[in-house]
Amino acid sequence: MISRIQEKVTTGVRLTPEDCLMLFNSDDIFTIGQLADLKSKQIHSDKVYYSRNRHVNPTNLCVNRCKFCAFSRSAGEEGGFEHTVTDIINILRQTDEYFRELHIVGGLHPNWPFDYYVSLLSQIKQNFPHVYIKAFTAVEIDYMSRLNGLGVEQTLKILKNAGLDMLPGGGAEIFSSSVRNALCPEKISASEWLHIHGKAHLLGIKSNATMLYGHIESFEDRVSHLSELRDLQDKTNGFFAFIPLSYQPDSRISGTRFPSAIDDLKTIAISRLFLDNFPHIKAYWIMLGEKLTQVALLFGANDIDGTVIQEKIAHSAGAKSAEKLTVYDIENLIKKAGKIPVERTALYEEVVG
Ligand code: V47
Ligand code: SF4
Repeated sequence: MISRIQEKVTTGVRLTPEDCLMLFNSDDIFTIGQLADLKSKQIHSDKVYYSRNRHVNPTNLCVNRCKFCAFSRSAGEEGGFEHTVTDIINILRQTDEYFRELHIVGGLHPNWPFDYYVSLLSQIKQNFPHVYIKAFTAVEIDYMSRLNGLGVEQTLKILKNAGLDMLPGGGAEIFSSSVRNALCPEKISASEWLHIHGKAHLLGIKSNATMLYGHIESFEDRVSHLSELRDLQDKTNGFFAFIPLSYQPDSRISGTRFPSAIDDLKTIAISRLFLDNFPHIKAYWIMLGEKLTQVALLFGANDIDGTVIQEKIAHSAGAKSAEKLTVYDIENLIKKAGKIPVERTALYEEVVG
């Protein structure tokens, strides 16, 4: 059976959802990895991208409280935090490491006005003009558009004018409505998530896409998720990277555990093979750990995110990785996998010099 996939990959024929499901059900991890590495080489030769980036979370207060999310708190609950725009500028000023990309996501704050987000972007751009801002999941964009009553398109236009450079891929979770209803019933639906990314792409705002896997979803759910992303990308070509998010189990879903290393590697590899129209597949070292991330570079991943500096979402849920990596560590990790490290901006421009 796998020889059929082998033939398709070597001759450049698109895999069907049935092929994709067959790969998830296969135990032939070496062949799947080898094919994904071949596919990655066809696109990027041996380059692996990373960025000097920094994460910042304005607040963890969230009106949604998804079951898998150990980061969020309700208003008044212990451990909640809210940063003013000035706090955030100060946090960024106090960062010792140089960064070119800022990743901003947070909870859906119960009563901040839309102006908070606009002023956050514009003040960051004023203070750090060289930094690209990748901010706000589709879930946050939807929330803001309901706060201001202006609709998604107008909201995105205002944010873009204030300094938004691209959208991160969070909030996609698993598109299956039954799993979504079980895990995050308050969250926007799959079609709303896809609609917001499609609108962003039409406005010239690029984005990433994610899939949270390894909890209660089935392989069929993963295949449908990947198919919906591939279909949208066929229409808009606005996605840069796909990032499979390995579930971190310290959450409110009882009886769950970390996905196995084999599941992590297979999911990365199958994503590379199936999402033939996505330029980049990211192995997010924060959730995979540094060592498995290195192996993932031989299983189809060609991006490892970046230095990160202070990650809160995965670490609240039990991630065992470090909270930041140095450029030296990242380059070393990539080189020792036999690949070529290439520093990039958030918009995948290669940094020279
Ligand atoms: O939206 C929450 C997920 C996402 C857990 O676009 C969890 O470049 C695993 O989207 N286990 C935020 N995942 C992270 C994210 C991301 C990360 C790195 C790069 C980019 C990018 C995007 O984390 C949330 C949610 O889907 N999440 N809880 C958990 N327990
Ligand atoms: Fe809120 Fe996002 Fe956490 Fe869900 S995943 S509870 S929307 S911060």
